[in-house]
Amino acid sequence: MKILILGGDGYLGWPTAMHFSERGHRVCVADNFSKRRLELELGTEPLINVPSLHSRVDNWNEISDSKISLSIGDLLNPRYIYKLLLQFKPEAIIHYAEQPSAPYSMIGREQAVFTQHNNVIGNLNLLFAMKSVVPNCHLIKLGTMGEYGTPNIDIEEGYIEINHNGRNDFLPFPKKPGSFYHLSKVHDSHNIMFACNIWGLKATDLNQGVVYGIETKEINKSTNLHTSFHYDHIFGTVLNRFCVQAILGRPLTVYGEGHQTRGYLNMLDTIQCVDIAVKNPPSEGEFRVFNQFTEKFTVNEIAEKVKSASEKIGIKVGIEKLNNPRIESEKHYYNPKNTNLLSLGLNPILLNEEIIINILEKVKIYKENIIESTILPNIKWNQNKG
Ligand code: USQ
Repeated sequence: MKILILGGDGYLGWPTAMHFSERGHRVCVADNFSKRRLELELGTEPLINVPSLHSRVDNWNEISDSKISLSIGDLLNPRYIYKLLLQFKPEAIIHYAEQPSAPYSMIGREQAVFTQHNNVIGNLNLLFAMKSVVPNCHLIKLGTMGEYGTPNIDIEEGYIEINHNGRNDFLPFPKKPGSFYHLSKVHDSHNIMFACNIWGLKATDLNQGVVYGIETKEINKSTNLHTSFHYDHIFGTVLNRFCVQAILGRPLTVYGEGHQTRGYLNMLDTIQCVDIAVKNPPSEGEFRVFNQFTEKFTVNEIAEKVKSASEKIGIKVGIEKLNNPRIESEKHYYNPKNTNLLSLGLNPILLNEEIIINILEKVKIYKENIIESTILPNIKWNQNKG
């Protein structure tokens, strides 16, 4: 198939591109490097220096029979995306090209506006271009479990049947997101659902949980194919952050009481889920939602797991409860469904000690690169800049 990966320079975009290329698909990666610009502005760096996308693509194309092509441009430029779709004519588009950080979106007005403008308008430009150029193409959009928040009822996959005053309807599941970033994904979901409804586009919204992991089989094929593993308080996700903190011998930073529960998944399972979505497209006009996570943990449980795995390799770490910089429920009901992907054949890789030790060992190799000053959180949900 011809598969276009938007956001191909990112943590998930790059490994996804190699995965599909390895399996003989024609892959094109597109990116505008906005994440790299944000990193420069904020003074954060991935743990392992990530070579340019050009050189990773060249390196991959040298060792692989199937070639990846590269396109540089911004979804905010409608001409760019129309032209790209006309040239490449994708059958599936995997859309990761969004500002991915909740803390970033909560720094202040400028960052909140950037996040929502970049994410929502970029996605809207893509929808219009798809309608004109490739109306039969399958859009696979990375959404987030954070769109739902933590309601006091079971979370369904995208829709809920409601009986109200004696009448029934099957409606989008209510959303209670916890940051301007998570809100941007809610707005995207609504726009995509509407586009499917009026234009007959087909789309899968992957409401993904918190991802962890550092390598894939393809990353390990050469020395400069790695992905951008973040551990800082802006772009790093919690398990990856805890592994870096452990290697530094610093206490693991649990925010608040640590009973916050989230859905988690291995980076390898993100790729497996996207692969399943590509192989099983929805029908014309269908807006399908999959809750993409494999396990639920509290932050305390994640901290305990990283602590005990660290001890197995001789690293003693403590756990420190920090005042929570975010406004989020710290003790709540959490029962999201995730049966859609499982019923299509997802075979989850569940978190175990070996996986954590593997991340710890890899992080240890690059210990010298860690910028300690970027670890402790300093973005507070209720003290945004004007
Ligand atoms: N947390 C800590 N200590 C830390 C970092 C985080 O206790 O040092 C807590 C947070 O307060 C939160 C939980 O861990 O309750 C998860 O935080 P996170 O930073 O790992 O993840 P989050 O900000 O929710 O965002 C990440 C991705 C985002 C994706 C989302 C999925 O960056 O792109 O959408 O995970 S979800 O969380 O399901 O919304």
